Amino acid sequence: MNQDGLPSWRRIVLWGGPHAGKSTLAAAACVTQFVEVDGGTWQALPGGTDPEPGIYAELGKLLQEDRLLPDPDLDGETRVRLNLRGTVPVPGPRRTWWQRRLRGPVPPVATRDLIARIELLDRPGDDYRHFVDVRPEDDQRLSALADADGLVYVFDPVAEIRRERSNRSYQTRFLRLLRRWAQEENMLRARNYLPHRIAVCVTKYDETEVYNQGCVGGFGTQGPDDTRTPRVSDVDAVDYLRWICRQHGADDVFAAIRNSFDPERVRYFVTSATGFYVRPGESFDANDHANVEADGKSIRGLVRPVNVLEPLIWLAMPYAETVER
Ligand SMILES: Nc1nc2c(ncn2[C@@H]2O[C@H](COP(=O)(O)OP(=O)(O)O)[C@@H](O)[C@H]2O)c(=O)[nH]1
Ligand SMILES: [Mg+2]
Repeated sequence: MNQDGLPSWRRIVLWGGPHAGKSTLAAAACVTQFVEVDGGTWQALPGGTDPEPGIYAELGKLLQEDRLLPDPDLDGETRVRLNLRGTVPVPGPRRTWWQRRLRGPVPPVATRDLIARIELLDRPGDDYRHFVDVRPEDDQRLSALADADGLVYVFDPVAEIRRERSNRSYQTRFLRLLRRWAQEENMLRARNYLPHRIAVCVTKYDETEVYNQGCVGGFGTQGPDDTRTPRVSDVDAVDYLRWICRQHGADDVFAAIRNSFDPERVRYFVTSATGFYVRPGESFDANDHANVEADGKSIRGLVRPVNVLEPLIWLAMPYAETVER
């Protein structure tokens, strides 16, 4: 808890190869949206002005109003602070057998308000290349990554489809870096698992080839809202990643995640920062769903992030605190 009575900032590091979709994911987290998680409703609100005044507003506006994706060649580090606020149901007292038998009115569900505060750290994928050959002046920056309260691993299926192999090379580098840090700090867990909690996000789900391949594999159902845009449920997400990796001879990329992190501390999500295109007033059309223009820089319709806040909420949940009403 900070002096201001609010929880302290928790650092969440985005990890993935160049062009994997990290910065777009960070920007999509800043788009106004409400999401449902386990019966609770959540939203992300700007996280104050420190250290980069207005960056939240800029990123959200870029996607939502200007309909532009962040410049993929942007250098340097971006930190985005978000207040995650949720209203979640509180389990009521169990009804006794005679209350159940009387079948009286079901009591209203009590709720409570939660807040967690996160700082998303986004670095260009190429940075991890030189972190592996650590130089003393990098040490502090290195531990800022390794010490993270949560990791988001951005797996790019488009890179596999195009046979770029960047998922593998950047994964190997980063895992080597984390392992060396954990060994030196004596942080390895049982079975040599790394200590981190990690949300594995298979991204660009809206991309035509990615979506079509998912359909071939039998993945995807209609989402909960009235646009009926596709989703892969959290339960199926791990099988989806395993399947994608298998299609492209990248089984080792999947295995490396499985072998490096405690299964209790990993969750899988199928995400899209931009979401699918839906014609105004209509629902999802499988024959016309591309939301990113052919130039790869601009968005065609409304941005409708899929599973962008959900992984962040899952990572932040252990640090969430109740807010007095
Ligand atoms: N279709 C689609 N393309 C995306 C999405 N996110 C990123 N991209 C594409 O991937 C490129 C690189 O994304 P970026 O976030 O800059 O990658 P980073 O290098 O990991 O930060 C973008 O310019 C887009 O063309 C997405 O959700 N859907
Ligand atoms: Mg980037």
